[in-house]
Amino acid sequence: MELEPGLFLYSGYYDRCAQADLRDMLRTIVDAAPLFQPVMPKTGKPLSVKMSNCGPLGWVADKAGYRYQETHPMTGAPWPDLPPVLLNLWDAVAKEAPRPQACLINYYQPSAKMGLHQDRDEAMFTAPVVSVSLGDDCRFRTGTTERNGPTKSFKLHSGDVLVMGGESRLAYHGVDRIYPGTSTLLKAPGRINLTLRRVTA
Ligand code: MD3
Ligand code: FE
Repeated sequence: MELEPGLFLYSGYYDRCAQADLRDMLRTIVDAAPLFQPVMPKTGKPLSVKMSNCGPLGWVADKAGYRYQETHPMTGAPWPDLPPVLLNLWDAVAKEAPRPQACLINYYQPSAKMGLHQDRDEAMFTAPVVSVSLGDDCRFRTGTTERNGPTKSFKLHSGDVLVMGGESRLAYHGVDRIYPGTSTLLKAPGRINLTLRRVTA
């Protein structure tokens, strides 16, 4: 269903079995590309979310700024390949757009959140951002393309897919809170979010 113009929620896109397969696949990916702690540019203040990536490009945040790069910031190794299951997802929900180059993996412990922000480090805004939620539920907030515009919040569940295209692509959005203990998918309470992005034109 369309939550806002251009913002589509595919509630329960992945069943429990598919979610478990994604979880197991992510374990292999983070074994090769360990979660790292991103920090705010200039201040060096850590974000509460831990991150990794797969695909030819990965999003990183350090004292120097926000950017996409080809290698893991700690190991220096190229990011693991984008798994076919995620390319298939893109082909199903973002058919018109060129294939994604980055899959950002966000890991939220129960107290983690993500402040309102825009995703604008990509050179192409005509392609949507496609997101997959795994593990505990969260409250997701989305607004307009202006920082102080009105916002609405929605709950996201494990297995949900969100597609942010059209006029929602540059909307402010964030994660207010995690609801620990609402899913048994992960060993520990917490949430994983995957966001697939086309970075270059
Ligand atoms: C709406 N992640 O990684 S995903 C991010 O749940 C990010 O971890 C959140 O925001 C998370 O940048 C939200 C859903 C999402 C992603 C991008 C959007 C919603 C969006 C871009 C525009 C509007
Ligand atoms: Fe975002």
